[in-house]
Amino acid sequence: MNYDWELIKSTVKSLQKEKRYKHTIGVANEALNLGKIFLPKKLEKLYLAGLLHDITKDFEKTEQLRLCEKYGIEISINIPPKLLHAKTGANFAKEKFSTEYVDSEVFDGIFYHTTGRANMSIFEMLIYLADYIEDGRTFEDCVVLRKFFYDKIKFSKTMEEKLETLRKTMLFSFDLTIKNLIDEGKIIDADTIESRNYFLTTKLLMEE
Ligand code: DGI
Ligand code: FE
Ligand code: FE
Repeated sequence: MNYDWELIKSTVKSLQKEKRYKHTIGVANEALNLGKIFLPKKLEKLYLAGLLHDITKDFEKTEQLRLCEKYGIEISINIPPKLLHAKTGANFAKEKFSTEYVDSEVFDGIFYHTTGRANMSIFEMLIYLADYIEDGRTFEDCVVLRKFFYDKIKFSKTMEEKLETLRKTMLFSFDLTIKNLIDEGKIIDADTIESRNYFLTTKLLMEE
């Protein structure tokens, strides 16, 4: 695919605050780093999903709700508002750039980047993880998780070992997130719980 990177970047930049745009570039770059390890044939698509993952993150809550209505995104009474941007973002990006750019893989990468889901694809995992460990993140859990992953991946020789490192890192990330949500008294989305259980119980295999 011949992506117009300048158009994509300037569009996202115009919709985000400066700090958020920096994070966006960080995620796109980290998605590339992870892609080189796990999905070397999908580097451009990973970079694209990284650029688009938080495209609606800085929109006001009323705008998020308007977009949910517009795209037919179901809002259960329990859904934490923070989770809306992933779902509105996937739909908004698809509308803005067409399905040639935002195909179902990119769409789902954006859609599930905050909660994950049971049986998520490797592509979805890499966007989720890139978001968590990109260089600009200084929150302690992010620093710990980044080190956890890169310390282990160094010694992972075969793809089977690399996927086991990915599984352990994903499990650890959900454990950290869920612990924080409990400490803060927040609602935990079913997808977040199911993701944690999935990585606890399932050995990852390379798709194809
Ligand atoms: O958009 P970002 O800040 O870059 O990152 P993100 O989309 O992964 O959002 C991270 C936030 O989402 C973090 O504060 C934890 C929160 N989160 C993740 N899963 C859940 C959740 N919040 C609630 N209330 N419930 C969840 O299940
Ligand atoms: Fe996000
Ligand atoms: Fe993000």
